[in-house]
Parts: sequence; C-alpha cells; structure tokens
Amino acid sequence: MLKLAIMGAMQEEIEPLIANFSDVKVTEFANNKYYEVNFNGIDIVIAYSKIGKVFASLTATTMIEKFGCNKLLFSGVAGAINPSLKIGDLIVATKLCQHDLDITAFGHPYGYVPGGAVYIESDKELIELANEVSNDLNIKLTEGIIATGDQFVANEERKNWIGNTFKADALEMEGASVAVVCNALDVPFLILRSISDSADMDAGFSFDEFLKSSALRSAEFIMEVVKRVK
Ligand code: 3QA
Repeated sequence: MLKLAIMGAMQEEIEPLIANFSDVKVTEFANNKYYEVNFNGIDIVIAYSKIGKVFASLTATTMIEKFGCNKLLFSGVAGAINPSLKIGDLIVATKLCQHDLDITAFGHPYGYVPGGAVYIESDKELIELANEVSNDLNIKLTEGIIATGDQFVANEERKNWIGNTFKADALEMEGASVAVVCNALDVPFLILRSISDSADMDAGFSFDEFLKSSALRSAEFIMEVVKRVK
C-alpha cells in the first residue's frame, strides 16, 4: 500500500503543499514537525527538513523508517546552471550528485567515495509520470542533472566548475542526499525543482525575490503528480 512522503527543505517550499489539505495531524520528532494527511485515499507525510544535506538525510530517513513512507517526492527551488533554465522553470532530476564531496587526493573522481557512486538515478516511472503531467497540462518540464552541496552558490566560477565537472543543469543543497537515502532504502524518489536564481553574484537577491513564486510552481506541479501516483 502506497504511503507517500513529500519533502522540501524550507518552510516556504512545503507551505503551498500543506495549504491543499484541511485535516492535518502534526507529529513532532527529532526537532522537526511531520504533517500527516490523507488525500484521495492516499496517506501522505509532509515535512521540511531545514537546509542542507545532513538535515535532508535525517528527514528522508525518518519519513521512510519511522513513518513507513515507500515513495518520496521532493519539491523546492534551485539555482540554474544551464542557461536555458529561467526563473520559474521546472527541472526534474534524472540523476543527482554531491558536488562538495572530494577525496580526489586519493585518485577518486569528484563526488565519489568507496561504496557509493557519483550519480544516483531517480525513479524512471516517477519521471515518466512527471512528463505525463507536463504534456497533459502543457507545463514545460526539463529533465537534467542536479548537483547538491552544502553551499549556497552565488559565484559564477563555482557554478561553472560544478556545471563542467558533473554536467549538471541545476544545483541545490538537498537532492543528492535524499537520493542516497532513498537508493539505500530502496524507495523510489523524484526530485522536482523550480528555478529561483542563477547561482551567480545576484543569486541572493534573486532567491529572496523568487523563493515564494518558484516554490509555489513546484508545489502545484507536485500536486498534479500526487493525483496520478499509484
Ligand atoms: C538556500 C535554499 C537551500 O535549501 C537550497 C534553497 C536555490 N538557489 C540555490 C543556490 N545555491 C544552492 N542552493 C540553492 N535551496 C538556502 S540559503 C537562504 C536561506 O535564507 C535551493 C537553491 N544558488 C534564510 C534566511 O536567513
């Protein structure tokens, strides 16, 4: 039986999701709040993790191991690397990597540690479902590589390095850690992001200006995925 996890990193990213539901049960665990709802007969747990890979791993693990979620959707915003991605555009991750993971001193590639992999692939069926939503509702959706690290990137040079090293199209601070957790626990996942900035010197201002509107776009799209998920 399906039990769906929907997560964001920041409150602003899950607020427009919670707004869709009237009967919400709140459970506190590990310094965080988990919002349980039922939608069209599907049990859903919603939470925002707080920013960064560590908090995101904790929340993803909690949703799976404590709440019993067996499918996970992430909704939020991202910085664009690929110049064809504009503010508000939606990207779904085909695969994700950690751009700040570096044991290259031992001859390993960036993003790799023994026992792991540079890239973790998202669930193909969920990507297919996202593409169906995109086609049916005529909402542009780009498939691409998302790079994750514990840095708010507001620097053209760093952005380009991440783009070139990982062939990444967008960057954020949680996706790949959620992917590692879901992959290890055998839970299909989808990471969806709407662009809030271009990870350049104006990124801070752009992020503040577009966080809410882009988070809303991502949340609205995720709700359409939720309506079709099996
Ligand atoms: C940034 C958020 C974090 O959860 C990652 C947004 C959008 N643009 C990015 C960029 N670099 C890295 N990540 C992103 N999210 C948190 S910092 C602002 C916090 O304000 C994706 C993302 N360029 C808190 C108020 O003080």
